[in-house]
Amino acid sequence: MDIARTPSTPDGNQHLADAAPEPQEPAIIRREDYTPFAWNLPEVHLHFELGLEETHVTAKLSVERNPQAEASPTIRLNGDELEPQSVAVDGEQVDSWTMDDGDLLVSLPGDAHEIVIETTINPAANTKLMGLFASNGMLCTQCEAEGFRRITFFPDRPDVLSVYSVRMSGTKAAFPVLLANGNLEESGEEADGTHWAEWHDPWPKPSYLFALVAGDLVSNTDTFITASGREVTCNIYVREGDEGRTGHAMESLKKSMRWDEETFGREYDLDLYNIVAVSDFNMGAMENKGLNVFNTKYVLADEETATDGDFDGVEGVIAHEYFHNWSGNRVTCRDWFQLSLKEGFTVLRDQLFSQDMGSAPVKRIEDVRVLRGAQFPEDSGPLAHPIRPDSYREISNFYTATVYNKGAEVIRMMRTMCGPERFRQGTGLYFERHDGEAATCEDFVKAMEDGAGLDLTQFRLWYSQAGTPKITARLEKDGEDAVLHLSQEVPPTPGQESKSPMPIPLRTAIFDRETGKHGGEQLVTLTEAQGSFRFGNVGASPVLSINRGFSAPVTMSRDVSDEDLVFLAAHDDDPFARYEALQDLVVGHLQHAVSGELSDDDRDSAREAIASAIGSVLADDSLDDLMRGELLVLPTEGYLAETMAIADPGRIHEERAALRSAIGAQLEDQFAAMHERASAVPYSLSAEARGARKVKTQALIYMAAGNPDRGKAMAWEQYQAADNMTDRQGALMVLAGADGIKRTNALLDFYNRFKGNALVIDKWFSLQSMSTHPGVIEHVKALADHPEFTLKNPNRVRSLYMGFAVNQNAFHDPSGEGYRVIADLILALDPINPQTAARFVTPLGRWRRIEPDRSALMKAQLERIAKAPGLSRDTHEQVSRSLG
Ligand code: 0A1
Ligand code: ZN
Repeated sequence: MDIARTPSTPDGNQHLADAAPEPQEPAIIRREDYTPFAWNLPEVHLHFELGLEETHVTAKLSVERNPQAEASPTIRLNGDELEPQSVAVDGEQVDSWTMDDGDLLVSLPGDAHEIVIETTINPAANTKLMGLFASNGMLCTQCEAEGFRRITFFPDRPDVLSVYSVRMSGTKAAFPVLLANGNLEESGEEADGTHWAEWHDPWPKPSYLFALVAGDLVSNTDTFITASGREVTCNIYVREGDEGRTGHAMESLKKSMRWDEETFGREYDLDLYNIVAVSDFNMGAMENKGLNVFNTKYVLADEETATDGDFDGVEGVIAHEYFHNWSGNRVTCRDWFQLSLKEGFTVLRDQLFSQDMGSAPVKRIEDVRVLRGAQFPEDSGPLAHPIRPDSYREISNFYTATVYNKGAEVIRMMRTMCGPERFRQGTGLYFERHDGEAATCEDFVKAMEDGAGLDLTQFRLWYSQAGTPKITARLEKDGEDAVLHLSQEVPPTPGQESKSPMPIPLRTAIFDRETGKHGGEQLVTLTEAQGSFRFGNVGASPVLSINRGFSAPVTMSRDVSDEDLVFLAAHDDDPFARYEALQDLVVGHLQHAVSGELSDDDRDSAREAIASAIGSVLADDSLDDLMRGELLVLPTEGYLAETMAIADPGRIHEERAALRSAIGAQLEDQFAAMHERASAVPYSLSAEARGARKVKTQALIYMAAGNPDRGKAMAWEQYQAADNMTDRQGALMVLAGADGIKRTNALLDFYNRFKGNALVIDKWFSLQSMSTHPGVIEHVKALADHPEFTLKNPNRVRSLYMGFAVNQNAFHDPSGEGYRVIADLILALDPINPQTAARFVTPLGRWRRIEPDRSALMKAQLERIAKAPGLSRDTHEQVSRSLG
């Protein structure tokens, strides 16, 4: 059978056949077109004969007609870069099959059959890291969303659930450890040096949760006793030498298991929980049933090589993948449009977990910062989509901050509206109702209505409408009362020109400036375009505190004076609102300053006012250092640009840098004193010690801006005295932004000290690409030629180039060279790893929101990419949406 069809023209015209083939627009997949699959596959048996360059796969599929679906005489088995070596139906080799766009179509005459298909794949050549791939001599899979079809022909869709049995065999010397989902049933050795293992996963699952790992690994093993008294063996597999850095991951896993029992009533359901760390991985980690595969970045941590932020990342991602066992695996998604069903919910679950494990207010501020930094720009740009998208060309492009983080905010709003107890009842009903099913977002919403007693009729708009609602708020005094006037506007987004008002739940309090108190927080829900809400007995000078805890993912423009913001920054009893007041003060000032509206005098006095508010933060004994550190972080240039209709990145950079210098100069001695106090706190993972490290680096940042020589000297000292990565990285970040011998020496020392540790060398790359140093573009170009740089490792690519793309001052260099660097990267990376390449389109996609000169240069780079022949579906989709 001719599987590699040669393209020919219908009339066989030679001259036409010689012409370059028209690039085909990849098909649009639409949510409304969903139909159930015609066949059920109750059982799948896979046999892998493993080799780095050649792995032979035999798949035995039991198939039965799905009575719920329209009958079909054929079965479509998806394939991607696969060739069938043999196809048998009910024990007989058949040739009643055809290929269609990579898929295998097999005709099936009856109601139930057994299909056996053989394929051979080359994991070492798989640079996309989807399907079965090789990483440092080990074999490993990644199947979500559509990677399983790169291993064998299969209905690779999340609503086909099967029980999997896996037999794997390979050379014992190369692959001493053989792992797959579920439980190890049997293993053995042959005389020729091969060995084998048989795994069985009793829980029906979709193909995207399949996993296999074979390699030379060592494990950190521990046990967990579940609430009902079952013993679970937990293994974290890493390369030899890394096992000493798995303790934090193991602790995080056990805490997650306990927390999910206590908070959501969810218990683990196998006797084994395996985690494997791999250094070549497109994402953070993957929740494969009983066999999570992790990017090493989210497993390995010790004080010498990982920052406090890295420790938090490990804890959060370990929790996230573990929580997927229920929100994702036991209840999975019907189709990929429902992705937020598992991702939004699981992100919320991991956020709540981390809030409980550490400082809840600080975690909330960090989560909002991520939302504003990554999701708000998405929602206001060409790639905007609802948390439940309506169409896509390449599903990998929809693993977005919108689906994940806004998805979490949407479910968090439900929790805010009903309170934690009713929320638990709602989620309990959801798990009970849909256990073992492939569900939809609508199923979740319905369960919340029925279980938590919410009416979510209008709330469903949060699933279908894209765009961040803009709220305006004004408080009007009316006798003894005050009236809160609210209005909302949901901006148009691609494909959604006009929007309906959404329910916006706003936690609100009215302070009395005289007493510094408020009369109790209320949840105000704006459901119309406009609404007014009366508050009684508010005192003589009421001050509005609104969207406390960031109860709704909206932008807020509130009619409050700077004095009121200073008051709230100092007195609000909601820590988030306190943070927000200070941020608003800074954002408001920078917006004015950038627009050129301010006289020199006004600018100076605004800077002074901000510096004195920050001075109060430094002096406030009621704050812990973790929170203090949070309050000291200035809004990023990217976020500031997002708050402006059209941004001038150069002006934003100048004004923000000048404000930081002014604060640093005005509070130099206070920062120095805080640095000294915090430096006396010895290393530990306690909140106090972590807080001390956080404020230390903040102090360096301000000092280096206010008094560069003194700041640099202190940073150098901190670098040399550092007994942990948080202090070392913080100091090096400051040094990397300045010229001079200290910069050179510190970077060299860091490199030599950590040579051989890939995760730390990643930091070395990103510290330089994210630096405030004026020569960043040249540095990045030189680093791309560094022997340690490779396009084949996504962590390394991200460390150099994502660092650069978020470095607003460098990326937006007026020459346009920053845009060219990113476009060159996309073009070079696309043939190797399209999924990762496509992620770099986003920064260029902001062109419509940037001042005209830069905007034209950005657009020109997008057009250049669009013209490149043979672009992947991933990059093609992102570029055409960005230009469209
Ligand atoms: N479900 C994973 C994310 C993930 C998605 C796709 C991947 O393919 C490269 C890998 C991981 C999660 O949410 O953790
Ligand atoms: Zn997830």
